[in-house]
Amino acid sequence: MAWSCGIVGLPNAGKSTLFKAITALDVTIESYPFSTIDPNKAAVPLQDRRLETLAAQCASSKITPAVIQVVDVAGLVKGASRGEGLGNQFLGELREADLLIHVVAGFDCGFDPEADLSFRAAIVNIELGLADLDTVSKRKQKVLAKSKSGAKQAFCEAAFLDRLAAHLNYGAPARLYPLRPEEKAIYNALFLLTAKQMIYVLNQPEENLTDAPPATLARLAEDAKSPVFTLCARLEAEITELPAAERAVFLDEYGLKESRVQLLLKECYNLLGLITFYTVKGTEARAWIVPAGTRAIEAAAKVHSDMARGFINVEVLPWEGMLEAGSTAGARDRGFLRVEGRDYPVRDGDVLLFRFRN
Ligand SMILES: Nc1nc2c(ncn2[C@@H]2O[C@H](COP(=O)(O)OP(=O)(O)O)[C@@H](O)[C@H]2O)c(=O)[nH]1
Ligand SMILES: [Mg+2]
Repeated sequence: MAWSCGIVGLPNAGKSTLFKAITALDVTIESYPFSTIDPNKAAVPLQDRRLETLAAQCASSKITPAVIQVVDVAGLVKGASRGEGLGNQFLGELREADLLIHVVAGFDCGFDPEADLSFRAAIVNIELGLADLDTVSKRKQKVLAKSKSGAKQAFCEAAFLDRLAAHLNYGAPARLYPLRPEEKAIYNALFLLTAKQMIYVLNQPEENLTDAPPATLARLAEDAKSPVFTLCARLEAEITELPAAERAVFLDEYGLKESRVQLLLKECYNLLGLITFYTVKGTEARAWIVPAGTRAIEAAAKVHSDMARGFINVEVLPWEGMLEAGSTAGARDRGFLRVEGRDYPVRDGDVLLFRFRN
């Protein structure tokens, strides 16, 4: 399953425009395959210079980048958690996401733009929080029914749910709840929306592009331990429609060095705490993304279940060794390859060769 980012925000924030800009990235990364799964869901290849270098060194004719799934989630309006607008329909799509990209419109503001921005962001956050409160309270009803039979476990869980509800009621996202180790399993099973990482995207008007978000939004984001990313969705979408040769001139006109959408994806990747390892098999060089701390046996399972089942060991070629030797064969000659066991914690940039029994 690919990592998934859900785009949320109020109507007319520019979500679909941003989605269009993101899905058009296949044009900017020419040699990579790309697939739109359905009109509001796409698998987007992550640009990866290391993979390109690796493929060149190994003369791979096929390059398979890691992909991130992006979903344009419609229907979040004030009152959505109570079923208004498209109501709870949007919740299902959101639950699948690992990270939320929260688009806030930085245009069409009233007389106090700073206040407007934080108000817009707060409406969405409140709806997500209310949806979570609803999840917690439904769970509590179930647990209370069980606790009638006197199960101690149920009493403990109910107490935890109360603490979590109080935290959410305070307006804080679930991911900032000070979780105790013994609460973790119950917490994870709730699949709360505000438990997911969030990145704010301030969708700026063309005529006012700045790196720094206004102070009110910056503070709101800081309180929620979320980063703020600025871009102009309309500009980004326009860029993707231009022939490659004209892009640089267009970007330059707006004082931009490169499209910001690819950078946004990289931010999402970092926020999710992901790392990349590589495999070369036959003529295919491939990138895989996994959470930091993934063990060799888990990485093998990601590539193929047979590899995990019959796992013997793994040959590890650290990225720096690969670069220095210029080829896997050269790296082998120079002793850069190490053999590691099933518990080896995979490092970002490792080129892995799994040995396994069929
Ligand atoms: N001025 C300005 N308008 C934008 C920008 N991005 C989107 N819009 C406009 O806002 C409206 C809603 O955009 P859309 O992407 O459909 O918003 P969604 O409802 O969040 O999916 C459209 O009329 C867009 O042209 C932008 O960066 N600047
Ligand atoms: Mg839309």
